[in-house]
Amino acid sequence: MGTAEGNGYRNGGRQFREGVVVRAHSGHCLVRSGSATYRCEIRGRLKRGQRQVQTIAVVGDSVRFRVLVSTRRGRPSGVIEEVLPRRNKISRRAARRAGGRIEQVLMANLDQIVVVQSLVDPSPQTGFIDRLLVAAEHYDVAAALCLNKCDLDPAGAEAPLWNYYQDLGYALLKTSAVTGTGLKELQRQLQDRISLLLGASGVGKSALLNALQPQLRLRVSSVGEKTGLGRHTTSRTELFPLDFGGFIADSPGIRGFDPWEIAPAELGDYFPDWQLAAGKCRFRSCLHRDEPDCGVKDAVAHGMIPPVRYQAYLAILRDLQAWESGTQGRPMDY
Ligand SMILES: Nc1nc2c(ncn2[C@@H]2O[C@H](COP(=O)(O)OP(=O)(O)OP(=O)(O)O)[C@@H](O)[C@H]2O)c(=O)[nH]1
Ligand SMILES: [Mg+2]
Ligand SMILES: [Zn+2]
Repeated sequence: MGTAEGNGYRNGGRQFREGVVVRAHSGHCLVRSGSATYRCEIRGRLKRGQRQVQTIAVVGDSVRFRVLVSTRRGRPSGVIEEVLPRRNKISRRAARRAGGRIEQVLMANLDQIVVVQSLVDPSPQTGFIDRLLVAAEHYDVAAALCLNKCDLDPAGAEAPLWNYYQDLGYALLKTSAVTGTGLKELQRQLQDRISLLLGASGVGKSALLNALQPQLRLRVSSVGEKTGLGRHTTSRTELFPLDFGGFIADSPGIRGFDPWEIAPAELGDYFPDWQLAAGKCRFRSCLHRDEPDCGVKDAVAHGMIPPVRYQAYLAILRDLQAWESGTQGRPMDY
């Protein structure tokens, strides 16, 4: 993160700095520059035409801001004048209650997402893993898969499906925040990278970060205490520096993930496992669903592609088509 150090400079008598957004609220952001964290408003003209501040500056964004002369003690403050061009991002379709037809950028300028699943409580949701991996492929961001709570189900951690993901090129980590299993490997995966942890509420994202770096003291609570919809222990994505090098964003649990900016016809491109098989489809525009002589369906029938992975593809395809035709698919409850 080149600008994370912050370089102060003067312009027309005002002091400008560069920094990185470490937390975004609906009306303001926290921006880290050098060793200080500034509470920054967003300049009015940047907001024009935007519904929410969160879509203008998101965690990971590099911004240029004007330092305000503070009149009282407390956090220094500033005004964001410019969001610098993003190297990349991870987005999803915003929940329907937020309009459904708008983009939600989860983070900008990242090296990898780490999809966190727990083996029990809550149990793994492979369709959800596939949705996140599709987004990672689409945005060309690396992805790792972390299976947490291995202490509770050591046998579940050995299911062949996990090796399948690893063979596709996604790093596979088997961890326990309680016993410390796999934390060395997780640390190696995070070291010197900018990562975003994503997963359902209660899988142990914050507990893993606390286990790696106890002074973070992130709030953790048992799954039983999480009382239903919208109640998450972590309520906002926040970016932290790691002692061993790199930055990590802890995020609130997400229930669903609807891809954004992906056309139904290109969805298959984001499944690296069947590029070869798709070359054998009779039709070049094959959606691998209703068409005859489909190489992908053949590969599924012959056990080369796990049926759950193909089912996940069909479910995403159905949603994308529903959004495209305006029938909007299943209701989203996250
Ligand atoms: N047995 C066991 N429990 C774990 C492990 N990791 C986390 N937990 C427990 O799982 C519960 C949820 O952990 P959190 O870290 O709050 O989960 P989270 O993913 O951050 O949840 P949100 O912030 O709501 O998204 C807590 O009670 C943790 O103590 C683990 O490896 N093994
Ligand atoms: Mg958390
Ligand atoms: Zn096909």
